[in-house]
Amino acid sequence: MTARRKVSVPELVERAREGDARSVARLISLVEDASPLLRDVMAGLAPYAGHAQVVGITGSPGVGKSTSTSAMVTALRKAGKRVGVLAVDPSSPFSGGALLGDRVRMQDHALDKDVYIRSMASRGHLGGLSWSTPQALRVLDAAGCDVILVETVGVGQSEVEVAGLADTTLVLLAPGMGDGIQAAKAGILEIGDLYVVNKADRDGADTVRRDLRNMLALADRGDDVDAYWKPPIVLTVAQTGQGVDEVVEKIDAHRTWMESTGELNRRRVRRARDEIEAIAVTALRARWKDVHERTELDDLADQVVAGKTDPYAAADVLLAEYAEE
Ligand SMILES: Nc1nc2c(ncn2[C@@H]2O[C@H](COP(=O)(O)OP(=O)(O)OP(=O)(O)O)[C@@H](O)[C@H]2O)c(=O)[nH]1
Ligand SMILES: [Mg+2]
Repeated sequence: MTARRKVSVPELVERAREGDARSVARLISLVEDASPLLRDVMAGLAPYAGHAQVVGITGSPGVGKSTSTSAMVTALRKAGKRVGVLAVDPSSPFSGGALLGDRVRMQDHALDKDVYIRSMASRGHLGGLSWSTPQALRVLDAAGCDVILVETVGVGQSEVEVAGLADTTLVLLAPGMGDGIQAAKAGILEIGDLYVVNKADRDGADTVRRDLRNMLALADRGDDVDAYWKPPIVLTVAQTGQGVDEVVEKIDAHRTWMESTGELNRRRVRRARDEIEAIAVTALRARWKDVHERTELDDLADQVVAGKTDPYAAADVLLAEYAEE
């Protein structure tokens, strides 16, 4: 016997739209678990997509991503924005331990009903984070977030992957981390819409800014300043919040620019393509696995070895079953 009444998907969606934090959390759990209900959830959320600005935050381990995220939440709230924070861990199947420290840091915002904070892991299902992150973002978007900050945790994260799911990509650097060299190596010069040199209370922040400015100038494409976005560089001390208001202003300016040039829509269409593809390929793989398990592959292999059939003809047998599914 369970005391909790079963809530229908439309009801959950409706409540999430009204800003009910528990419903938002339950919807994201459905995403995380790759629930069979997801199809209905996504259909229910579809009409409410496109309001939130998704901001991806990337940078080397220890550069201050989590501290900055928390400081940005404070600044965004001050600007009257409703904020979502999604911490994703591509390297771990568990959404627990690794994020504990960050949770403590986020406690400043725990009681604010206009802030949703959620960590998410891939739980090892097919497609992984590339598949689940956009769906979690849809939930937060429908819940009325104006800005969603996506922070990746764990080493070996792919900067480019973060850029692929965001409207605006923020690259964090800090002095004393060999970031000058790393910057060029990881190709972050192509992905950043906004560069933040954090730990500006330490020596060397100006040097990092200068190096970065020189490198970005090399990538500069001319003087038609309206036609492209010149990524700004902002110095911050995330621990004290110094410079963070300016970061928030630049994020807003980037959205305005993207809207006026059509870039926002171009980025979103590109993302939707990836998402559709990821879902389709996941479905194909699952079907393939079914066929593969049912078909007498070993039999076919025996026949090929015995010279009774050839590998092409054997593959046709498999594909025929696949097509019948
Ligand atoms: N001096 C100084 N220290 C900072 C600043 N911002 C963050 N830190 C410290 O740097 C350390 C790492 O900060 P985090 O915010 O955890 O960095 P992170 O990028 O999220 O780290 P990972 O999640 O492990 O990749 C912590 O000890 C912070 O207190 C800053 O502006 N100045
Ligand atoms: Mg962190």
